[in-house]
Amino acid sequence: MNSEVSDYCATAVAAVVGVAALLPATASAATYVVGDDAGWDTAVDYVAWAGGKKFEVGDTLVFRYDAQGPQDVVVVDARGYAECTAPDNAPALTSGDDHVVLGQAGQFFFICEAEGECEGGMKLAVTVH
Ligand SMILES: [Cu+2]
Repeated sequence: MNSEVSDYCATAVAAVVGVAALLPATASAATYVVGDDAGWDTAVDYVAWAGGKKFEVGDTLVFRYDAQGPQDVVVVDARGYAECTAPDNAPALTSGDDHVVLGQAGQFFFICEAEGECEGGMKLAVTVH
């Protein structure tokens, strides 16, 4: 059984490398719609959503939600993520189709400022490599 697992992994890695080698460098940046079809909403487990992904410098996050509602997207620090707080002067994204380019390596944190929603899990932490 162990060898089957190893063979599978080796095949998967080879396939990924092969695809990457065929693409021009400028096409390597990925775009992720946060929450996939559910978008930026209260019903999504964003820890789980981000967990299986490896974000790279140059990738884009797209936050989709109803701009008429109370949702927004605010970039915060680790403490703001943990406590669901944003500085008063923090710029909020409110278009309902917000594109955020991950321009450098490190950790990035996003929260929704609608009442109680961050506390309910509407927040995202990503590690960019
Ligand atoms: Cu919200």
